[in-house]
Amino acid sequence: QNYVVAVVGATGAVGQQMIATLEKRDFPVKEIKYLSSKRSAGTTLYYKGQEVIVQEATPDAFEGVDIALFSAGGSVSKELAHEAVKRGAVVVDNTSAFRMAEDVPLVVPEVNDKDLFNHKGIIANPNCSTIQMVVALEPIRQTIGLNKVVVSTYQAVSGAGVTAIEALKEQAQAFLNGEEATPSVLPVKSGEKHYQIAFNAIPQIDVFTENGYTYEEMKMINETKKIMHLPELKISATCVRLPVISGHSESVYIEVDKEVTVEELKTILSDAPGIVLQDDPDQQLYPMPFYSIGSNDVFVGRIRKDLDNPLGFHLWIVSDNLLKGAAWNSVQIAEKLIELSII
Ligand code: 11C
Repeated sequence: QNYVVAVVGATGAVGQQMIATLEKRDFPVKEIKYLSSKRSAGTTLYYKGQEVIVQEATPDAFEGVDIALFSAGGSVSKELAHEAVKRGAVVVDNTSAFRMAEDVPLVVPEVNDKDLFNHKGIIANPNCSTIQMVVALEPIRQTIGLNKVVVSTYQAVSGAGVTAIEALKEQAQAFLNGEEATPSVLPVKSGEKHYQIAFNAIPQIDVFTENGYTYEEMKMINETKKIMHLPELKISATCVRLPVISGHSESVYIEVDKEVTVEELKTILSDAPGIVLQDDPDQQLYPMPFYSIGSNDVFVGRIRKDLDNPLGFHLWIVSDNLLKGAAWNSVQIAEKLIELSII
Protein backbone atom coordinates (compact mmCIF):
# COMPACT_ATOMS: atom_id res chain seq x y z
CA GLN A 1 0.00 0.00 0.00
CA ASN A 2 1.16 3.54 -0.77
CA TYR A 3 0.39 6.68 1.23
CA VAL A 4 -0.33 10.36 0.74
CA VAL A 5 2.48 12.04 2.70
CA ALA A 6 2.66 15.70 3.70
CA VAL A 7 5.88 17.42 4.80
CA VAL A 8 5.00 20.50 6.82
CA GLY A 9 7.91 22.95 6.92
CA ALA A 10 9.30 21.55 3.69
CA THR A 11 11.67 24.47 3.08
CA GLY A 12 13.33 24.32 6.53
CA ALA A 13 16.57 22.59 7.51
CA VAL A 14 14.75 19.52 8.89
CA GLY A 15 12.02 19.58 6.19
CA GLN A 16 14.69 19.32 3.51
CA GLN A 17 16.22 16.33 5.26
CA MET A 18 12.78 14.73 5.64
CA ILE A 19 12.30 14.93 1.88
CA ALA A 20 15.78 13.51 1.21
CA THR A 21 15.16 10.71 3.73
CA LEU A 22 11.79 9.75 2.21
CA GLU A 23 13.50 9.58 -1.19
CA LYS A 24 16.46 7.59 0.07
CA ARG A 25 14.28 5.11 1.96
CA ASP A 26 12.01 4.72 -1.06
CA PHE A 27 9.10 5.36 1.29
CA PRO A 28 5.79 4.02 -0.11
CA VAL A 29 4.53 7.39 -1.37
CA LYS A 30 1.36 7.63 -3.46
CA GLU A 31 1.44 11.41 -3.46
CA ILE A 32 3.70 13.93 -1.74
CA LYS A 33 2.58 17.33 -0.50
CA TYR A 34 4.93 20.07 0.61
CA LEU A 35 3.34 22.56 3.00
CA SER A 36 4.78 25.69 4.57
CA SER A 37 4.03 29.16 5.83
CA LYS A 38 2.41 31.64 3.44
CA ARG A 39 5.85 33.23 2.96
CA SER A 40 7.41 30.10 1.40
CA ALA A 41 4.28 28.93 -0.47
CA GLY A 42 4.84 28.90 -4.23
CA THR A 43 8.48 27.74 -3.92
CA THR A 44 9.37 24.92 -6.30
CA LEU A 45 10.98 21.88 -4.69
CA TYR A 46 11.48 18.34 -5.99
CA TYR A 47 10.59 14.77 -5.07
CA LYS A 48 12.58 12.12 -6.91
CA GLY A 49 13.23 14.61 -9.70
CA GLN A 50 9.59 15.70 -10.04
CA GLU A 51 8.64 19.31 -9.37
CA VAL A 52 6.44 19.88 -6.32
CA ILE A 53 5.06 23.35 -5.63
CA VAL A 54 4.97 24.22 -1.95
CA GLN A 55 1.45 25.02 -0.74
CA GLU A 56 0.39 27.09 2.22
CA ALA A 57 -0.30 24.91 5.26
CA THR A 58 -4.00 25.41 6.00
CA PRO A 59 -6.46 22.98 7.64
CA ASP A 60 -7.90 21.97 4.26
CA ALA A 61 -4.46 21.23 2.83
CA PHE A 62 -4.57 18.02 4.92
CA GLU A 63 -7.63 16.66 3.12
CA GLY A 64 -6.71 13.13 1.95
CA VAL A 65 -3.33 13.06 3.73
CA ASP A 66 -2.43 9.73 5.41
CA ILE A 67 0.84 10.70 7.12
CA ALA A 68 1.87 14.26 7.98
CA LEU A 69 5.45 14.96 9.07
CA PHE A 70 5.50 18.30 10.90
CA SER A 71 8.64 20.37 11.38
CA ALA A 72 7.58 23.99 11.03
CA GLY A 73 7.80 25.15 14.63
CA GLY A 74 5.66 24.53 17.68
CA SER A 75 3.04 27.17 16.92
CA VAL A 76 2.29 25.66 13.48
CA SER A 77 1.95 22.21 15.07
CA LYS A 78 -0.37 23.55 17.76
CA GLU A 79 -2.51 25.24 15.12
CA LEU A 80 -2.62 22.49 12.53
CA ALA A 81 -1.75 19.04 13.91
CA HIS A 82 -5.27 18.41 15.26
CA GLU A 83 -6.74 19.71 11.99
CA ALA A 84 -4.67 17.11 10.14
CA VAL A 85 -5.80 14.36 12.53
CA LYS A 86 -9.44 15.45 12.14
CA ARG A 87 -9.04 14.90 8.41
CA GLY A 88 -7.72 11.36 8.90
CA ALA A 89 -3.95 11.84 8.99
CA VAL A 90 -1.48 10.41 11.47
CA VAL A 91 0.85 13.21 12.52
CA VAL A 92 4.52 12.71 13.37
CA ASP A 93 5.45 15.98 15.02
CA ASN A 94 9.08 17.05 15.28
CA THR A 95 8.40 20.06 17.51
CA SER A 96 8.14 20.28 21.27
CA ALA A 97 4.40 21.16 21.08
CA PHE A 98 2.99 17.82 22.31
CA ARG A 99 5.99 15.87 23.57
CA MET A 100 5.06 15.86 27.21
CA ALA A 101 1.28 15.43 26.67
CA GLU A 102 0.11 12.25 28.36
CA ASP A 103 -1.89 10.97 25.41
CA VAL A 104 0.95 11.54 22.92
CA PRO A 105 3.60 8.83 22.57
CA LEU A 106 7.16 10.22 22.40
CA VAL A 107 9.02 7.70 20.31
CA VAL A 108 12.52 6.61 19.41
CA PRO A 109 11.94 3.33 17.53
CA GLU A 110 15.05 1.60 18.95
CA VAL A 111 13.75 2.29 22.47
CA ASN A 112 9.93 2.36 22.69
CA ASP A 113 8.28 1.52 19.37
CA LYS A 114 5.53 -0.32 21.25
CA ASP A 115 4.28 3.06 22.56
CA LEU A 116 3.11 3.71 18.98
CA PHE A 117 0.15 1.40 19.64
CA ASN A 118 -1.23 4.01 22.07
CA HIS A 119 -1.31 6.92 19.64
CA LYS A 120 -4.44 9.00 19.19
CA GLY A 121 -3.42 10.65 15.95
CA ILE A 122 -0.29 12.50 17.06
CA ILE A 123 3.11 10.96 17.70
CA ALA A 124 5.90 13.21 18.95
CA ASN A 125 9.48 13.05 17.75
CA PRO A 126 11.86 13.91 20.62
CA ASN A 127 14.47 16.65 20.74
CA CYS A 128 17.60 15.82 18.73
CA SER A 129 20.01 15.75 21.67
CA THR A 130 17.63 13.44 23.59
CA ILE A 131 17.25 10.95 20.73
CA GLN A 132 20.91 10.13 20.22
CA MET A 133 21.44 9.74 23.96
CA VAL A 134 18.53 7.36 24.62
CA VAL A 135 19.55 5.14 21.68
CA ALA A 136 22.78 4.49 23.61
CA LEU A 137 21.24 4.40 27.09
CA GLU A 138 18.45 1.89 26.36
CA PRO A 139 20.63 -1.20 25.70
CA ILE A 140 22.56 -0.34 28.86
CA ARG A 141 19.33 -0.07 30.86
CA GLN A 142 18.11 -3.38 29.46
CA THR A 143 21.27 -5.33 30.27
CA ILE A 144 22.88 -3.78 33.36
CA GLY A 145 20.37 -1.22 34.63
CA LEU A 146 20.67 2.56 34.62
CA ASN A 147 20.62 4.64 37.76
CA LYS A 148 22.06 8.07 36.95
CA VAL A 149 22.95 10.21 33.91
CA VAL A 150 24.94 13.45 33.76
CA VAL A 151 25.21 14.83 30.22
CA SER A 152 27.04 17.79 28.72
CA THR A 153 26.29 18.55 25.08
CA TYR A 154 28.31 20.14 22.29
CA GLN A 155 25.55 21.08 19.83
CA ALA A 156 25.72 22.15 16.22
CA VAL A 157 24.14 25.34 14.91
CA SER A 158 21.88 23.51 12.43
CA GLY A 159 19.73 22.61 15.46
CA ALA A 160 18.71 26.26 15.47
CA GLY A 161 17.80 26.24 11.76
CA VAL A 162 19.05 27.56 8.45
CA THR A 163 19.54 31.13 9.73
CA ALA A 164 21.93 29.90 12.43
CA ILE A 165 24.02 28.03 9.84
CA GLU A 166 24.19 31.23 7.78
CA ALA A 167 25.11 33.27 10.86
CA LEU A 168 28.02 30.95 11.68
CA LYS A 169 29.35 31.13 8.11
CA GLU A 170 29.03 34.93 7.92
CA GLN A 171 30.66 35.47 11.29
CA ALA A 172 33.54 33.10 10.49
CA GLN A 173 34.10 34.81 7.13
CA ALA A 174 33.96 38.27 8.72
CA PHE A 175 36.37 37.25 11.50
CA LEU A 176 38.88 35.90 8.99
CA ASN A 177 38.58 39.09 6.94
CA GLY A 178 39.27 41.15 10.07
CA GLU A 179 35.73 42.53 9.98
CA GLU A 180 32.97 42.58 12.57
CA ALA A 181 29.66 40.79 12.11
CA THR A 182 26.69 41.71 14.25
CA PRO A 183 25.37 38.56 15.96
CA SER A 184 21.64 38.16 15.43
CA VAL A 185 20.44 34.57 15.79
CA LEU A 186 22.01 32.76 18.77
CA PRO A 187 21.47 31.80 21.49
CA VAL A 188 17.76 32.52 20.91
CA LYS A 189 16.57 34.22 17.73
CA SER A 190 13.70 36.11 19.36
CA GLY A 191 15.77 36.97 22.46
CA GLU A 192 17.07 40.41 23.41
CA LYS A 193 20.75 39.53 23.48
CA HIS A 194 22.74 37.78 20.77
CA TYR A 195 26.29 36.45 20.88
CA GLN A 196 28.86 35.57 18.28
CA ILE A 197 28.99 31.80 17.64
CA ALA A 198 32.02 31.67 15.31
CA PHE A 199 35.15 30.79 17.36
CA ASN A 200 32.99 30.72 20.49
CA ALA A 201 30.94 28.36 22.73
CA ILE A 202 27.57 29.49 24.12
CA PRO A 203 26.31 27.70 27.25
CA GLN A 204 22.67 28.50 26.50
CA ILE A 205 20.33 26.64 24.13
CA ASP A 206 16.76 27.92 24.23
CA VAL A 207 15.56 30.21 27.04
CA PHE A 208 16.10 29.73 30.76
CA THR A 209 13.46 28.10 32.95
CA GLU A 210 12.78 29.03 36.57
CA ASN A 211 15.16 26.43 38.00
CA GLY A 212 18.21 27.87 36.21
CA TYR A 213 18.29 25.11 33.57
CA THR A 214 17.49 25.98 29.96
CA TYR A 215 14.53 24.49 28.11
CA GLU A 216 16.93 22.40 26.04
CA GLU A 217 18.36 20.95 29.24
CA MET A 218 14.90 20.31 30.70
CA LYS A 219 13.82 18.69 27.42
CA MET A 220 16.71 16.23 27.67
CA ILE A 221 15.79 15.45 31.28
CA ASN A 222 12.00 15.12 30.93
CA GLU A 223 11.95 13.48 27.50
CA THR A 224 14.52 10.84 28.53
CA LYS A 225 12.39 9.86 31.53
CA LYS A 226 9.27 9.61 29.35
CA ILE A 227 10.81 7.67 26.45
CA MET A 228 12.61 5.19 28.70
CA HIS A 229 9.68 4.90 31.12
CA LEU A 230 12.04 5.78 33.96
CA PRO A 231 10.32 8.58 35.89
CA GLU A 232 12.72 8.13 38.82
CA LEU A 233 15.94 8.29 36.76
CA LYS A 234 18.53 10.67 38.23
CA ILE A 235 19.50 12.90 35.34
CA SER A 236 20.90 16.37 34.76
CA ALA A 237 22.13 18.18 31.65
CA THR A 238 24.24 21.12 30.48
CA CYS A 239 23.67 22.12 26.87
CA VAL A 240 26.25 24.14 24.93
CA ARG A 241 26.22 25.48 21.36
CA LEU A 242 29.43 25.15 19.37
CA PRO A 243 30.55 26.52 15.99
CA VAL A 244 29.88 23.16 14.31
CA ILE A 245 27.47 23.12 11.36
CA SER A 246 25.88 19.70 11.92
CA GLY A 247 26.30 16.78 14.30
CA HIS A 248 25.61 17.01 18.02
CA SER A 249 28.16 15.55 20.45
CA GLU A 250 27.57 14.54 24.06
CA SER A 251 29.80 13.65 26.97
CA VAL A 252 27.67 11.34 29.08
CA TYR A 253 28.46 10.04 32.57
CA ILE A 254 26.32 7.09 33.69
CA GLU A 255 25.94 4.97 36.77
CA VAL A 256 24.70 1.44 36.22
CA ASP A 257 23.30 -1.21 38.58
CA LYS A 258 25.74 -4.03 37.92
CA GLU A 259 29.55 -4.09 37.62
CA VAL A 260 30.74 -4.83 34.07
CA THR A 261 34.02 -4.39 32.23
CA VAL A 262 34.56 -1.78 29.53
CA GLU A 263 34.77 -4.62 27.02
CA GLU A 264 31.36 -5.95 28.11
CA LEU A 265 29.86 -2.50 27.81
CA LYS A 266 31.34 -2.12 24.33
CA THR A 267 29.75 -5.42 23.30
CA ILE A 268 26.37 -4.34 24.69
CA LEU A 269 26.54 -1.14 22.64
CA SER A 270 27.88 -2.62 19.42
CA ASP A 271 25.14 -5.29 19.44
CA ALA A 272 22.39 -2.68 19.90
CA PRO A 273 20.25 -1.36 17.02
CA GLY A 274 21.11 2.03 15.53
CA ILE A 275 24.56 2.21 17.14
CA VAL A 276 28.00 2.18 15.54
CA LEU A 277 30.81 1.67 18.02
CA GLN A 278 33.88 3.78 17.20
CA ASP A 279 36.22 3.19 20.07
CA ASP A 280 39.90 2.42 19.59
CA PRO A 281 42.25 4.89 21.28
CA ASP A 282 45.30 3.13 19.73
CA GLN A 283 43.93 4.02 16.30
CA GLN A 284 42.60 7.43 17.44
CA LEU A 285 39.18 6.09 16.57
CA TYR A 286 36.30 7.99 18.18
CA PRO A 287 33.10 9.66 16.93
CA MET A 288 33.24 13.22 15.60
CA PRO A 289 30.37 15.40 14.39
CA PHE A 290 31.95 16.33 11.05
CA TYR A 291 32.14 12.67 10.06
CA SER A 292 28.63 11.86 11.31
CA ILE A 293 26.96 14.08 8.73
CA GLY A 294 24.73 12.14 6.34
CA SER A 295 24.50 9.01 8.50
CA ASN A 296 21.39 7.75 10.28
CA ASP A 297 23.49 6.06 12.98
CA VAL A 298 24.38 7.02 16.52
CA PHE A 299 28.15 6.78 17.05
CA VAL A 300 29.53 5.87 20.48
CA GLY A 301 33.13 5.88 21.69
CA ARG A 302 35.63 6.97 24.38
CA ILE A 303 34.06 4.41 26.71
CA ARG A 304 35.86 4.49 30.04
CA LYS A 305 35.29 3.33 33.58
CA ASP A 306 35.00 6.14 36.09
CA LEU A 307 38.17 6.40 38.16
CA ASP A 308 36.33 6.45 41.49
CA ASN A 309 32.94 4.79 41.12
CA PRO A 310 33.06 1.11 39.99
CA LEU A 311 29.51 1.50 38.64
CA GLY A 312 30.32 4.73 36.73
CA PHE A 313 31.18 5.00 33.02
CA HIS A 314 31.91 7.84 30.60
CA LEU A 315 30.71 7.79 26.98
CA TRP A 316 31.02 10.10 23.98
CA ILE A 317 27.94 10.04 21.74
CA VAL A 318 27.67 11.72 18.33
CA SER A 319 24.95 11.80 15.69
CA ASP A 320 23.71 13.91 12.79
CA ASN A 321 21.12 16.05 14.58
CA LEU A 322 19.14 16.67 11.40
CA LEU A 323 18.88 12.92 10.63
CA LYS A 324 18.61 10.58 13.65
CA GLY A 325 17.90 13.69 15.70
CA ALA A 326 15.01 14.77 13.50
CA ALA A 327 14.22 13.71 9.92
CA TRP A 328 15.32 10.09 10.08
CA ASN A 329 13.67 9.44 13.45
CA SER A 330 10.40 10.89 12.06
CA VAL A 331 10.51 8.80 8.89
CA GLN A 332 11.57 5.77 10.94
CA ILE A 333 8.44 6.27 13.10
CA ALA A 334 6.33 6.37 9.94
CA GLU A 335 8.00 3.17 8.70
CA LYS A 336 7.33 1.50 12.08
CA LEU A 337 3.64 2.49 11.88
CA ILE A 338 3.46 0.60 8.60
CA GLU A 339 5.60 -2.35 9.78
CA LEU A 340 3.49 -2.81 12.93
CA SER A 341 0.24 -2.42 10.93
CA ILE A 342 -0.74 0.58 13.06
CA ILE A 343 -1.59 2.65 10.03
C1 11C B 1 18.91 22.68 19.07
N1 11C B 1 17.90 20.70 20.02
O1 11C B 1 19.93 22.03 18.80
C2 11C B 1 17.64 21.99 19.44
C3 11C B 1 16.77 21.92 18.22
O2 11C B 1 12.80 20.79 20.46
O3 11C B 1 13.04 19.98 18.51
C4 11C B 1 15.54 21.08 18.34
C5 11C B 1 14.46 21.73 19.13
C6 11C B 1 13.36 20.78 19.38
O4 11C B 1 18.86 23.90 19.03
